[in-house]
Amino acid sequence: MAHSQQQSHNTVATDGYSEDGGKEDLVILVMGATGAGKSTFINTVLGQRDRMPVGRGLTSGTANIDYGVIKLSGRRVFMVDTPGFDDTYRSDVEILQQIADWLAGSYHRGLRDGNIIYLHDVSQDRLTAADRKSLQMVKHLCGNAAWAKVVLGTTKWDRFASEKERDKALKREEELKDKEWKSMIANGSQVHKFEGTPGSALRFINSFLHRYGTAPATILQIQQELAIDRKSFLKTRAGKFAAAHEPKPWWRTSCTIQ
Ligand SMILES: Nc1nc2c(ncn2[C@@H]2O[C@H](COP(=O)(O)OP(=O)(O)O)[C@@H](O)[C@H]2O)c(=O)[nH]1
Ligand SMILES: [Mg+2]
Repeated sequence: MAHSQQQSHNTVATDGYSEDGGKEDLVILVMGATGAGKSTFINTVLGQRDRMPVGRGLTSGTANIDYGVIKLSGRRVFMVDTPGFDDTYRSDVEILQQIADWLAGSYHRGLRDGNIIYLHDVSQDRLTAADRKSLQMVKHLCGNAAWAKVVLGTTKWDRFASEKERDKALKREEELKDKEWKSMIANGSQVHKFEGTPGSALRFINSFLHRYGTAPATILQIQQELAIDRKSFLKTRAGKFAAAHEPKPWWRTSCTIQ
């Protein structure tokens, strides 16, 4: 952690955070499975089509953490693109550690108001095990007190050519709200649809901007643990969860031949 914080002081690497933040600045981590549309969402907010690399097929276009800044209602909003947890080459622990390092580094440089947008591709038929796990991860990053700092979003609504298809997707969204997202919504998370338009993307951001004024009432659990309690990443709730759910590498799983 110390390593990447230091690095962020001197470089403008995409992995590090290198600008000084102020009380009025907002950080929004955009999270969700690979292919959910995180990079596309950020590009739409920034109004720059190719700012973040967009993935093709099942491969992720986002390997490292990168961010773009937009000014809204007089406040700087740092849109942070994150790799999906279900990466082929890196473990969830590695990815989460990268996100945690970035958040701790930016916190120490004055960017305190951390928020999360969690995106889900509504054209996908059902939730995968990886979806459920990454949602748990978000819950552990956020903690119990900061639910209003998470906006849950569904993407790819523009994919539905017919009313019938859209109705099916609406039903899936209702199911999500009724089951997997229920406790988060009950505790203050809002839900929005990303329809591929700048207006629909800005609705997400506005729900943060209008929530607290300029003083965040709470910080994310992971910010508290890393930056204030000075815990090492693996001692945080999210770090412990990710490490406990890490699948064993194949060479460590014992195999019995019958
Ligand atoms: N139709 C449609 N396609 C989208 C949308 N968002 C993302 N995509 C496509 O989904 C794929 C993955 O998008 P990307 O932004 O890289 O997802 P990420 O892995 O979550 O960053 C790309 O082919 C995008 O063009 C959307 O809202 N509508
Ligand atoms: Mg991406």
